[in-house]
Amino acid sequence: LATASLLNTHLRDQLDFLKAPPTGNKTLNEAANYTTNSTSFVDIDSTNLSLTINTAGGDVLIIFTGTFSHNTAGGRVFLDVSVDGTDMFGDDGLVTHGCETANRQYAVTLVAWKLSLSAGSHTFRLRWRTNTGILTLYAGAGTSLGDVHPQFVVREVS
Ligand SMILES: [Ca+2]
Repeated sequence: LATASLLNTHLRDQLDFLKAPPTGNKTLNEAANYTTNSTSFVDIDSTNLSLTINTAGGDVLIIFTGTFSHNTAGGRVFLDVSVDGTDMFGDDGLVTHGCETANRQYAVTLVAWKLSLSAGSHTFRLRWRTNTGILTLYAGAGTSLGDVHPQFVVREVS
């Protein structure tokens, strides 16, 4: 017999999950842009670029788009993502971009998979480093031609 309880568990709850999977989402609109001169990976913002979701267990899609510049020609951005405090990629991270001309803006979009994550609470943080000089991430802080709003999203997808 298909009881209400069984239908709720095996039909409704599954559809509800598919409709609204665990998702974290932050769009930055800060008072100041972010800068770093760190040559080892550090959190960009351990509050605003930190997303915690309670997963059912499975794969998580991670997306970030932001605009950067560097005050030194030859300066680079390196990006990584930590999950529960451990960098996913290590070495030079997932993606890098070099700034051939000082202070020229460039956009970076990061798309990453965290596979086979256990069920439970997990925290994702965007991390960065550079190789020399000062790296900037524009954060909606009113900079002329740089008042852009980085977005960081995580969503369980299976
Ligand atoms: Ca703003």
